[in-house]
Amino acid sequence: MSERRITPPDPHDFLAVDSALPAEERAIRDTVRDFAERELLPNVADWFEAGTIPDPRGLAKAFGDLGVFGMHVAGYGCAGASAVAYGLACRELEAVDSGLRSFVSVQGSLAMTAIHKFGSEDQKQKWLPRMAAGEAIGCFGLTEPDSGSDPGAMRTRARRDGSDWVLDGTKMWITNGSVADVAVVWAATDDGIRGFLVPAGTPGFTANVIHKKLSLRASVTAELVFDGVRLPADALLPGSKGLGSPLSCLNEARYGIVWGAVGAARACYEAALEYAGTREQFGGPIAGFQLTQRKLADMVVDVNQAGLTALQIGRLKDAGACHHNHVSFGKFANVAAAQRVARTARSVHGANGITLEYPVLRHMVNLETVATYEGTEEIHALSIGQSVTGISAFR
Ligand code: TGC
Ligand code: FAD
Repeated sequence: MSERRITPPDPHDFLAVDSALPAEERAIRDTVRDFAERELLPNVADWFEAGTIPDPRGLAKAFGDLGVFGMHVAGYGCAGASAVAYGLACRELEAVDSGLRSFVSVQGSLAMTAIHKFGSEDQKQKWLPRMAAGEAIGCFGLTEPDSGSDPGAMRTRARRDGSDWVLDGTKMWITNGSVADVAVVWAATDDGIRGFLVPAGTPGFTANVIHKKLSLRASVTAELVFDGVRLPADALLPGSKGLGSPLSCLNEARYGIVWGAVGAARACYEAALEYAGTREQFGGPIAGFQLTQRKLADMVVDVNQAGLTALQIGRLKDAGACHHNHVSFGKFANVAAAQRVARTARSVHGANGITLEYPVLRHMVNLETVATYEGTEEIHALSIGQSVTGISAFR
């Protein structure tokens, strides 16, 4: 009796994680990957070098047409796709650049999720279909100059004045802040932390672009200043109440990062694998040296383990069983894995690795931001620590 021949691992999907995906999820992956490789990849190094996205409105429209804004939201012109499908989209976008996945995360997972979860029916009808289509851009203002990891210490304040609200304060490091049509702004009130919708152009509201970033350069980051901004009563997101409201939006964006980090890691590993096979030193390809093979082994293990982590968290999410500590686990583990892979891939590229001709250093420095925003590595370590011990060590 002849033995069945088992196919050897595919270097591009070593544990055959993707081949196990259902056809519908693979189709979404392929659509986003084709778009990303055709429309984004040829331009991203120039955008990164220029330190901006030259046409954010055009990019928003293209993402809207692709259907990735609010992709996992049901109704209001959104695709209502599975959590895994949304994760795959984030993975394929971040394989090009973390800043481009951020654009989608902030719009869909933060601004649109806040409106969807906590907005009135009028607010949802007014903003969500236009945001899903990429005709309106949103941003999400939680962080302040003096409160990042500890958003409960925010100083931005909204006080009642008749039926109006008056908003004062500063938000810092806000992705898409200066190109947004509407800012979701979190402020302390006499009734705890609440969310507000502040349209661009409201008197007293200014957005100042942050320059001189060395990371996430293909992304717009801004400071938002609110100086006696008068808002009508219906600017309040009526369902928002307490710090748990913005944190529940963060879970959605952090989930996208769990997958996105796999994309950045995969892109670095694949660049290193290709480079190692063609670059020759000492009379042969550097891929033939034991030390390079060790690097490739470390990278392929990290990429595949991170992929499995993302898929399992995605399946939990689709089953309605994903706790926010699962998401902390994924963000903590996968971003650290991606950082290791990016650093190793850069070393495989030698001097070429420090240029924008290759993606590795761009991913490596982007991942410094990814490890910082949406809860730093330390904050997620503390969340996991609290989860397994029952003891909070945040304070
Ligand atoms: P704590 O007392 O623990 O919690 C306050 C209330 O919130 C609940 N909660 C959560 N709810 C939903 N999801 C979560 N992940 C939650 N974490 C906590 C908690 O149960 C409690 O509810 P209740 O009913 O008892 O009041 O709050 P704390 O002040 O001790 O802070 C906890 C901590 C440190 C985990 C939290 O503040 C935190 O996550 N800090 C990190 C801040 C952060 O991630 N900022 C991100 C800003 S947005 C951004 O970076 C966008 S980047 C662009 C992109 O995504 O691409
Ligand atoms: P800090 O909180 O001051 O932390 C500094 C250091 O202290 C970190 O290493 C941290 O882990 C550590 N630390 C803090 N507390 C503890 C503790 N209890 N135990 C141990 N260590 C601790 N925010 C938004 O609201 N919206 C956005 O769209 C947005 N986009 C961003 C885009 C970019 C490019 C960047 C860089 C940031 C963005 N952020 C955004 C802000 C981001 O969420 C914050 O930078 C992040 O939450 C960390 O806050 P911080 O920078 O103030 O650092």
